[in-house]
Amino acid sequence: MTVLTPERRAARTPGKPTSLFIPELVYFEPDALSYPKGERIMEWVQELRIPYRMTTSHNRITNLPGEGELEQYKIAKRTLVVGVRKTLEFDQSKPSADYAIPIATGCMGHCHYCYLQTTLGAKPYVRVYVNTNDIMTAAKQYIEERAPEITTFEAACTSDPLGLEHITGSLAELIAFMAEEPLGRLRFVTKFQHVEPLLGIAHNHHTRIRFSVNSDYVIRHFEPATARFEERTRAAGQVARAGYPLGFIIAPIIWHDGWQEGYAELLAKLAEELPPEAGKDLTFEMIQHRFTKTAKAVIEKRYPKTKLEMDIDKRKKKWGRWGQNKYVYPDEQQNALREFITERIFEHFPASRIDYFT
Ligand code: 0TT
Ligand code: SF4
Repeated sequence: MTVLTPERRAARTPGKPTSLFIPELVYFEPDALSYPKGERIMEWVQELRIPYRMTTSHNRITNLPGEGELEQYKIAKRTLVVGVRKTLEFDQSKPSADYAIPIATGCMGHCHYCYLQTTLGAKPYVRVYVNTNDIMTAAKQYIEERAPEITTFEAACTSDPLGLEHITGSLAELIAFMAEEPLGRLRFVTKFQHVEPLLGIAHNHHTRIRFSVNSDYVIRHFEPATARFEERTRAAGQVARAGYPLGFIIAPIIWHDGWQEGYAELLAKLAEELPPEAGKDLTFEMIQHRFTKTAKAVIEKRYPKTKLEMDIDKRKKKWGRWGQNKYVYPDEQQNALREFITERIFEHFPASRIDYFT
């Protein structure tokens, strides 16, 4: 019998729909159970007979199953921690929004290049917060402070919240809340496809749903345990038909053999697969691949066979906001990528807007 590792089990099987994330182990912080969302998640966990434990704080989780750092990392990615968000001070989220709105941290995806690998440290559990009302009250204060300017909130800075929506329902709450805020806007990005619960919400066009897309080469080599391209575009069509503003993030843009064909094909396929409604209010964001020295070391340990190129000699050093230098492509390559993809975007979607290239 073949024993599947959690990573393999979560990986895409050609033709088979990407399934909803079911954690293998759940930790509850005791306070979480005094919130309705915490109670609901407990009922769900018991109904599905998922093993669970109580923990006084996520920092105290020391006895995760699995031997060695690598195995523990994989198990942590299938472990859910249900807790209360204590810090209600929001981080900035340039260039995508004014603030990051914290509803979850961590992700069950296994993208080799993901920055959460370094930002979340050694044990990147999937954490969800049950005190959504506190989070929305804080958001309201940020909106009021900036009035009459519009304030935008990014819900996908530290997680892929759509991949957790069947457990939390938090995006639905934020979408409904933001619909009633004349000066508030929500946005999030995802590599998953389960958008059904969001389709019927009165969103008032105040939430932009974006899908992360890439060339076939990048998706195939670097994005295990996420939805397939066709699943993402089908979901994009559904949200466009539900009247949501739609967007695509092309990230990370990677210079690989045949990148021109790869990115040309990406835009052509998007144009082919999307319904006409999708073109009405459509944005693109472009993020070139970057890494820090710390990230390179971590990625090489966790995905030792990765084909991800991280050769510092081929890169340009860029001063990072958190004091760590990051490595991006030299100007000539950046310009070639930006110009080529921009042309393809406007060739297929002349009425769309490009928010930024970074
Ligand atoms: O390596 C990923 C890069 O992508 C980061 O520099 C952030 C950036 N990014 C991610 C982006 O430009 N647009 C996005 O929509 C993001 C998905 C969300 C985002 C995250 C953002 O726009 N701005 C941010 O500052 N972040 C934060 O960056 C989250 C996390 O704390 C940090 C990681 O560098
Ligand atoms: Fe990271 Fe997004 Fe991939 Fe999840 S889906 S591992 S958050 S890049």
